[in-house]
Amino acid sequence: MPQSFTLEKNSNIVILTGAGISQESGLETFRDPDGIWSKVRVEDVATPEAFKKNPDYVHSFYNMRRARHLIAAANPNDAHMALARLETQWPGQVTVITQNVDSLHESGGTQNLIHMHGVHSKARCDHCQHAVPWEGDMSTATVCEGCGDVGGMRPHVVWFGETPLELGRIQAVLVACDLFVSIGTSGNVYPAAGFISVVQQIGRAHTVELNLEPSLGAALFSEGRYGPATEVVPSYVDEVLATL
Ligand code: BV8
Repeated sequence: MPQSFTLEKNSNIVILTGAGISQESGLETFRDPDGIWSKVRVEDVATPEAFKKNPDYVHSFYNMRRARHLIAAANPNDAHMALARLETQWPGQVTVITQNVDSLHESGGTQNLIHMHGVHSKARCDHCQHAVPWEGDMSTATVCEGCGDVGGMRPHVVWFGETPLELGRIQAVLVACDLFVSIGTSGNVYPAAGFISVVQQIGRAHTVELNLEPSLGAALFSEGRYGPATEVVPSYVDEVLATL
């Protein structure tokens, strides 16, 4: 911990995570060289227009990813576990905001969690908004339990051009945080990529980036630690807990 920064025992900690924290659990990231967006186009699978134009193709994309996430769900890594340990042992509030739609933070033990881009483990009807837990495949023939329609069921995820979830709750924790830690995100996608600027403008929090390599927003952080999440995250959590 840099000498210039002291963390009080009741400090509030906010952690933003992206696909990089799940990479060592076997889930692909989006923008690494072999990432998801090197295989399919965002415009074809992750927008409401894509779903309207070719719902079968969008369903096949999410059915494949949901199946992979189900396998990985049993495999939270040391970074997920370290964040759960921090939440358990830190006297102040610890909030994890994740861009990820996998359930690895839950499997790793994190409880105070915001899925701002939705989750693979839920489906929602575009016709009546009825949302249900979901594990298997989905198609245009899937019947909505709420309104009985077919063709409206979709993954409960936030596509590009759609409004992220729980933005009010996110704003409240960003404004009140004393330590903001960004983990495993490239800083490409807004509004998540803008959270560091929100925190910096308020000017009270220490800000840290833990990533494999500097993100687009790296220069905005008070400090950065670079390496695999399963190394840099547990090490940083130990450092924070050692201040107690
Ligand atoms: C919004 C869906 C308005 C589920 C995702 C035109 C029209 C409309 C909007 C826009 C527009 N132009 C721009 C926008 C805004 C747009 C946007 O940001 N576009 C970008 C691309 C320019 N955003 C939106 O549309 C958002 N909505 O703006 O609504 C609004 C705004 C505010 C208030 C009210 C209304 C909605 C965005 C959500 C899109 N949905 N996911 C799914 O299919 O998964 S985004 C998708 O990208 C995932 O959620 C992912 O998590 C997220 C961000 O990517 P990263 O997590 O950062 O992953 P990436 O691969 O990029 O990086 C991985 C990082 O990890 C790298 O740095 C790598 O080095 C590192 N790493 C790799 N391995 C490791 C590691 N680090 C540590 N250890 C390792 N082992």
